[in-house]
Amino acid sequence: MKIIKYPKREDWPGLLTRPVLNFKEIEASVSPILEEVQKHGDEGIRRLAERFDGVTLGDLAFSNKEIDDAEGQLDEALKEAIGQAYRNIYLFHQQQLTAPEKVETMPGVTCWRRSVGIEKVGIYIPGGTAPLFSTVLMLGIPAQIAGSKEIVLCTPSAHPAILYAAKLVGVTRAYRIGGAQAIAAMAYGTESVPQVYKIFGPGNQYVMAAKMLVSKEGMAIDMPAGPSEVAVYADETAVPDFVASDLLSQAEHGKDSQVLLVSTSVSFVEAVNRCLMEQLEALPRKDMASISIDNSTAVVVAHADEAIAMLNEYAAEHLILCVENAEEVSERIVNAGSIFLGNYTPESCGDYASGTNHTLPTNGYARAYSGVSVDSFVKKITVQHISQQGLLNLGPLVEVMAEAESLQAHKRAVSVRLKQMNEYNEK
Ligand code: HSO
Ligand code: ZN
Repeated sequence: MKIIKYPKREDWPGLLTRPVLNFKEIEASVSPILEEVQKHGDEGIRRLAERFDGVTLGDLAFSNKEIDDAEGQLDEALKEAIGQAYRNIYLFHQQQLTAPEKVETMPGVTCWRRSVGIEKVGIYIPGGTAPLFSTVLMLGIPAQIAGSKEIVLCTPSAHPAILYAAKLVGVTRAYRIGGAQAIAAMAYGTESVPQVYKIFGPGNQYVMAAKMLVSKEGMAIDMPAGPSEVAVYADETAVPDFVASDLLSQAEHGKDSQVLLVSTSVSFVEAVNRCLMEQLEALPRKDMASISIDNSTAVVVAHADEAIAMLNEYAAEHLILCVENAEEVSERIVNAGSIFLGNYTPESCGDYASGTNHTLPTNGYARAYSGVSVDSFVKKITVQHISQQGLLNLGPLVEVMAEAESLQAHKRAVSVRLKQMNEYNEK
């Protein structure tokens, strides 16, 4: 990776920019796919699968038997690992459910907020070069905890671990549909795929463009997403070999993945670079990883304060802090999707099994977005109750405000009640 030493502040934006995708062009090729599915439903999906993937789809849905049989195709160690990951992720996410708390804002005026699971949600799991069954857990578990009634899953992969994880998280229906067609199917509904209210999950640029397009039409989506990324901030207390392994674990996701190393030590950065080259040689996904490493940067800064300012400006999806007092440093981070502290907390653990969610804001969106959590699967409905005494307390000031906004009907809705109570009291 390129090493940049002591860049000037005005050069930071250039150093920290992500590769830009030409979404307009991709959208132009995705729009007709959405239209085809909207107009022709299941038949449209079949035609598109023939045209783009050369596959003839029979039944679009995976049968119960296929899903039940998946378990038998997994070895015990993997099943146990998935089971433990499931429990850890469940435990961490369960804490996110909050019980409604009634607040009496004025005597007799009570307000509260209920969390209600989004009834129908859709999860997309890409096929591609890696069968991301861990993403089934990361999206399915919070949906399950939120109480979503229908969890629809679309994936072009029939990998048994995907189907096994789907069963664990309580997916109600799973379909062998991939690409932009899958997003269209869940957004519009077809003869066999139910329409959902919110769509989650990663995918290639066509899938992303499809999500952006349906979201413009009013469909809720998890978040805008770009290629996965990690930033590592390391000092002399870090281990170059470990840091190199973290950078590569993210780089192997795809050739457009991004990694950033920030340090105050030139010799440390050079040591990481040497380890990186050595480790890269042994990786099966070396071709992909080496392209993203070539596009990535290591930056040497003069002072810890500068490093922290740079990390906040970058707003990484994943941020690994391998520095002395990592937890203290983390308190000063205001922009990041998920933070990993110390030499023994590799990002891989968060990707699979420690408990946190791995669906996180990329591309600088961490400045304003959070990662997926139970919150992503619930809506919050506010409820209020006002007693007669409450209305006597609150009503007059609402009358004044409505009058000032020139909304007489609003005022009247209070006045008629106050009048009725007064008449009743006079009798
Ligand atoms: N690092 C990816 C998630 C993942 N890694 C899935 C392995 N499998 C985005 O956070
Ligand atoms: Zn990963």
